[in-house]
Order: sequence, then C-alpha cells, then structure tokens
Amino acid sequence: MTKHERLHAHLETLIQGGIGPDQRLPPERELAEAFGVSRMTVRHALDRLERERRVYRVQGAGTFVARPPIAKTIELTSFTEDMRRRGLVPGSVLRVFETVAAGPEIGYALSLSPADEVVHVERVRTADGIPMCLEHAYLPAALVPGLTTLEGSLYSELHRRYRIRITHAEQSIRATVLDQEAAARLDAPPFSPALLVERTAFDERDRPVERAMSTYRGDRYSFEIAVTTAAAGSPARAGRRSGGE
Ligand code: 16G
Repeated sequence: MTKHERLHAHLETLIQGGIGPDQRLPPERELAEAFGVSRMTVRHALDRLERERRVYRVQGAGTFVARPPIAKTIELTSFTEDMRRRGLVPGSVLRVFETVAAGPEIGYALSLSPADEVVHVERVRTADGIPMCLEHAYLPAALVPGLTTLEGSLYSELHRRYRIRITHAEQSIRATVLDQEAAARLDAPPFSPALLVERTAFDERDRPVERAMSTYRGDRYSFEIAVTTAAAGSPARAGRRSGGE
C-alpha cells in the first residue's frame, strides 16, 4: 500500500464507524505526520470526502464526520395519521356518501367497468377545526359491502371492518385553483391557489382499492420532497408532507 492509500483507508475507517457523526477528524497536520504525506495531500483527500458529503468543515474548528442521509421514502399515510404526527387534531365533515356507477375515468383507475358500482365519499378534512382539504374518494362497492356511512378515518375503517390494508399508491400532485364550490367548502376565496393530489391506492394483493382526489388549500399545505445526488448513495427520493398553519 502506498502512503496515499494508507491515508485513504484510515479516513474510510474513521468515517465508517471509527468515530461517530459530528465528531472531529484528527487535524490535517497530525494526519500528515502519521502517514508521512504532505498537508496538501491530506487536504486533497478531505476535499474529496467533502464533495461526497461524507465530511463537512467548520471554519477554524476542523473537519467533522457527516451524518449519513436519512433514507426516507415518500410515506403513505392517511390524512388522520398525517395530521396527528404534526400534533394537530384531525377532523372530517362528511358532505356526500353515495353509491354510483364508476364511469370511465374512475372505472379505469380502479380496474372496473364503467357500469360497476363505486362508493363515493366527499369530505372536508380539517386540522384543529380548520379546513385543509376537500377530498373525493371512490372505492369499489364490492370491496366494502355494508358500508353506508363513514365517521373518522377511512383507512382505519377499511382495515378494521374489511381487513384491507393500503400498502402502496400511485400519486400525482399538480397546481390548480379552487372553483367556487371548493372555495366555499374550504372557507377560502374563489380561484385561490390549491394543490390537487390524485391517488390510486392498492392493497397488499395489489388490488386497486381507492381512487381519490384531494384538493389542499395552497396557503395551508406544502409537500416537501428531499432529493439527494446519486453520489450520496441513498435512495433518490425521500420526503415528508407538511401541513398546518
Ligand atoms: C389521504 C389520502 C386519501 C385518503 C385519506 C384517508 C392523499 C393525497 N390522500 O388524505 O386518498 O382517502 O388520506 O384518510 O394522501 P383517513 O383515513 O384519515 O380518512
């Protein structure tokens, strides 16, 4: 092993567990002496680690081991869980509960024929009593026999009553404006900005269970998605949603 390689191997060992995150690496001078290389060589090695975000430097204090990135995927949560995690009290105002024909679009999303029946639930979702989101959810009626109304969490009810657990979803988010009806329900000015989230949710057997359109007030909700470079070695997607005032 050359001196450079020994220095590199030593730094790797330190970073990968020799010393913990946010702990300081030995000073450049000390490393240079210990490995019989110039300080410039040590600096180049540290520069590279810094570019890879495995260490960070603090002016006048030294070089520290970076925390490994938190590998979080975009979490699939219900509105109820989402709000509780933020310390807000979730609520719902049920506007519509009906059984209707799926029609072409909902039918397509749920792998049903347009004439098949779906349960349509329209709710205004609130956090600490404040309207956050207007939600239309459509479920194949055949999957939820006997469901005639809904109080509380839809996902809890699906699990409690029908043993259906939503495990994954396809989701899109886009900008929109509130039409007059949505604005009235969300207590917002008409044509104010909003986020439309469309979701098709599946259970563990990969059956489409729900097609939902959730319209969030643009001033009360944001989606945060953390992205990392491939070099950071973590999944490219991570995220969380934030809500509240
Ligand atoms: C979320 C889902 C919605 C689902 C609801 C169930 C999005 C964009 N939408 O709002 O599809 O119906 O949760 O919430 O994430 P619940 O279990 O509290 O009724």
